[in-house]
Amino acid sequence: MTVTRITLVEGDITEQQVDAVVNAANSSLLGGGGVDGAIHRKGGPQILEDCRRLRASHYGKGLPAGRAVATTAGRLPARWVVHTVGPVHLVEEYDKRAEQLASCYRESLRVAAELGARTVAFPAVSAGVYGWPLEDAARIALGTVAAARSGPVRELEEVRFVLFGAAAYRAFEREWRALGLDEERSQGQESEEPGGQEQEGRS
Ligand code: AR6
Repeated sequence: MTVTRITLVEGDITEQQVDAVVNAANSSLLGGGGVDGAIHRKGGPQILEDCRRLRASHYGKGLPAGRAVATTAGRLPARWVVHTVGPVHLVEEYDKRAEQLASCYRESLRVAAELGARTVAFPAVSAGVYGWPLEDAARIALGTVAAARSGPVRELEEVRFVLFGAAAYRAFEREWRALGLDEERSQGQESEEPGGQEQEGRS
């Protein structure tokens, strides 16, 4: 059985050549700033149209935190956008919200795998406008995806974290190494050099 590779790049998620990109959306699904703004700007009006339709058909009250739904990707290089809603960071409700953040990753992977995606790109959900501290966001993101690989998302080849800026990249890289994901990579069947393009793939 192949292990789903977990890779890191520093860059812009809208430029990724993957089957599915994950959007850090809000409950309205009607767009916003950050990654959400970039995805809608670059992907064009088709994505918003799909989001409106989803709101009308399934999510009259909006998509709750921790859930994920897919739309087309418009003019992005990807085939699908998986919209997930991260929780706002709030110390008083840490446990509940950390679980919602983990759920964003699990649900997004499930939705992407159900669509038949083999490669999925994630941003650091909740680590921008929603205020989640980067180190903790990285721990939850990578820990959840690493654990999910023994579950229903086995068929995924690659889960790529696309980090915006050096600070985000460094936070994820530290955690990635702490979880041994770098070792896994260099022992993998793909025989790419450790320290090769993707690992250091800052753009
Ligand atoms: N590619 C990759 N990562 C990016 C990009 C990009 N093009 N742009 C920003 N980031 P955020 P949230 C990083 O704020 O915290 C929106 O208004 C960013 O530096 O996009 O989940 C939504 O509509 C940060 O590390 O998402 C919601 O209202 C990470 O992506 C709200 O923001 C997430 O930052 C969601 O807030």
